[in-house]
Amino acid sequence: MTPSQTSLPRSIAQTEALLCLLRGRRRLLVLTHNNPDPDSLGAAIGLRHFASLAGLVDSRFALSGRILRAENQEMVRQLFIDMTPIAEIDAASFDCAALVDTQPGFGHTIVPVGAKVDIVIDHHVQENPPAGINPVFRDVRCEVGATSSLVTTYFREAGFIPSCEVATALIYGIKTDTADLSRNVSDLDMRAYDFLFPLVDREKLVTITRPRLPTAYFITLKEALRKVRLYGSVAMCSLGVIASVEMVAEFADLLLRMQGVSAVFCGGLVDNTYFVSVRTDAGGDAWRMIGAAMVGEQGTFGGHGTVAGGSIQLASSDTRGLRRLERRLERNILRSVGLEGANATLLADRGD
Ligand SMILES: [Mn+2]
Repeated sequence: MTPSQTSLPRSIAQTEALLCLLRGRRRLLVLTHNNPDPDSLGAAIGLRHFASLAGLVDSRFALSGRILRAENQEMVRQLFIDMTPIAEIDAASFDCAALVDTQPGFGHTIVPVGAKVDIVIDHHVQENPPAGINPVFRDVRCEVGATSSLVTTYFREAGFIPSCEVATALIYGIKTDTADLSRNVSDLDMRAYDFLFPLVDREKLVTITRPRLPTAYFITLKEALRKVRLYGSVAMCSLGVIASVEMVAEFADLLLRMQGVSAVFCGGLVDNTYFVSVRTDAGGDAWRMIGAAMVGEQGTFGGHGTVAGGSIQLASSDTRGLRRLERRLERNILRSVGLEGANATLLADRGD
């Protein structure tokens, strides 16, 4: 290393290293976790755009799972986000693959056979990194609120100006992962937000934030409200069998807004998989809470700060197995917050 390289701040050196790597490749495959959220969508199309500004014209963004929330579907529509279903991807035809907003070995992430993962950009904690995977470029900063902020920083440091659509996607990614810069937020997130703000399409941003919702959403919501159990400041809700997985996280977000609630544990069964979302007030540790809940279960989980999510595989989706799982999770959660044996109040029974 030359003296000038060693004196570069870490962040600028990272951006230089990414530019250098991309300029040495011909085709980039961008991957993220299943059912991508706004932060991963923003980071993915941001990285594609960054690569094209760096001179690498050919790239694809592979979609695994589905685009779930109405907001995310609106984001894809408004910002013309171009995705190829992962099953149609021939990974061997790319000489470079990038994982954004996730890492190799994470349970909710599919890396196609033959993909050469050279780039990993993320802000999640990795407990047990898989052996034998050493990406050329690895930028994982757990103190940062959004992967979209990291990608924005590359633009800023390289002197690139993102397009209006990409800037809007990146800022929406930052807004959702940091709850409008209110949680899990770092200086880097705020600098990224300030950099993007003059470039975004604010009308589109509002359309994405407040999309029309299907009638089925309100029917599920009505059922969900009947199932809320309150243990002091902890709200729990198992939605039972649900049609779409996004309701678990959406309902967890909604419950955290209830007066007096400081932590939420919400779950729901789709096919044979039980999905879990945990939310806490500022200063809470959602990741520790979900970890405590899932002790002894066959599943995976992840998260940071006040937000965590996970899934548990069940042998079947019969009601008795589901009820037993719900009881185990509830017991574990209550034990972890020192409320073992406490009685629940049903929200549906409260008259105040
Ligand atoms: Mn993220």
